Amino acid sequence: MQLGKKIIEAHNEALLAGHRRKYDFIAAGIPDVKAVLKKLIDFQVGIPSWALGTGGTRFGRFSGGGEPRNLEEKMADIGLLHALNRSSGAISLHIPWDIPSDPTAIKALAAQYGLGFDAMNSNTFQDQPGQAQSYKFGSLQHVRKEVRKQAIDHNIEVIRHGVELGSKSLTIWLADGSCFPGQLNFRKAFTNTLESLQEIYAALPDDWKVFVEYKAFEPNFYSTTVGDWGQSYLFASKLGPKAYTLVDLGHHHPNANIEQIVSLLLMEGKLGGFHFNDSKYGDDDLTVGSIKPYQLFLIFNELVEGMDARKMDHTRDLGWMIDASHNVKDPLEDLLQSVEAIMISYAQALLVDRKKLSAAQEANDTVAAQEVLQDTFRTDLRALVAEARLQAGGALDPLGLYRSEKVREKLIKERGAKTVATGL
Ligand code: PSV
Ligand code: MN
Repeated sequence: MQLGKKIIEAHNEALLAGHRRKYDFIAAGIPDVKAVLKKLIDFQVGIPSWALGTGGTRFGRFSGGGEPRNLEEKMADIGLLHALNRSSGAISLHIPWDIPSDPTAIKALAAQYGLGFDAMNSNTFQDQPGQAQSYKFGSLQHVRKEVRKQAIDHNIEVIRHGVELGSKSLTIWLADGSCFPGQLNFRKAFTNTLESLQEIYAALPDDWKVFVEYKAFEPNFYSTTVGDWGQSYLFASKLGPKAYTLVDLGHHHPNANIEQIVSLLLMEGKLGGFHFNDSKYGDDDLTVGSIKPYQLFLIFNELVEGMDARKMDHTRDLGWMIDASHNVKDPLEDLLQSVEAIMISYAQALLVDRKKLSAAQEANDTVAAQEVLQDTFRTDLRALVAEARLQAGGALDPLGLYRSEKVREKLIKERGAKTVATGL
């Protein structure tokens, strides 16, 4: 199902007067509000093809119904999100969960929904039916050459699928590591991984990037071969200028200073992309901004400052994606909440008084520096984000409209109550 323009317009009409009151109040205090709105309108967040179904844990999965049964239906779901918020204009595919059987038709469908193709993701963390070699003891790091070769070939195949669709990047997340002391020779695991990555790198088209995603733990619990930003940075530096580090917010030890990590990676020109989610304990994959919204803002603050320092384009020069799982919520509602949280944090970061902050830093005025950041963080910018959405043709209240239009009920009618989407 799709939401027509007329439905969105009628919804906006009913909310317009209330919105105007709030927006005019906030806009009056923003010096160049037009420029800020343009940045908000341009900013797009990639939606992963594996986040449109209900996620689960190893203890169970409780389907919500109406889940997309194939890639076409996943794209229809993202098309719905994008129609509602105009900020979800890209899809990120995980192979082999979502192999496009007819790339030309899939491209045409994407164009119909106004979607682009974000990074392609390879999967060497699961064995697929009929696969010759097992990844039980790793993939690109494996002690046996045949296993490494199979994993390298898979990544090259993923690049090929991406080229057909018009994607420009490959994200490699490896589950490789070890569960017990002594299981691995760390240096050999690193060297094998590097050599494997070098073969994949050699297959990248000229205008492509490869993102090396790190994760501190899970599924391996003693060591992870790309375990932190230092290891990822080492791989990316040794690989060359098309290789970057990818930061997934849930992939750190508790209380890691992620804002400092992104600042330094940006300084070195080695930050490639982001996976947004939120967490309280580990890689919880919770709704963005649901647990630590201040941390999200602090990260965006460094991103905006660092990108501006390098004269980077906020929208195009980094890959922005949600990587979350929805165990108890409707996945589409969760994604709407996540995109909203990202847009609010981005808007707040755009409004930080940089001159004041820099002056406070130069004067060692800790109190003033904190005031600058918290003043922005505590300003309610929801009406500003809503105005950007309105100007882009989206809904003033995407979640409200999703519910009043009974989208999930309609999807269940269309697809059935017991459908299961591919993914984790
Ligand atoms: C791993 O936890 C991860 O964050 C990687 O990005 C995967 O590709 C993704 O989740 C989906 O499993
Ligand atoms: Mn991730």
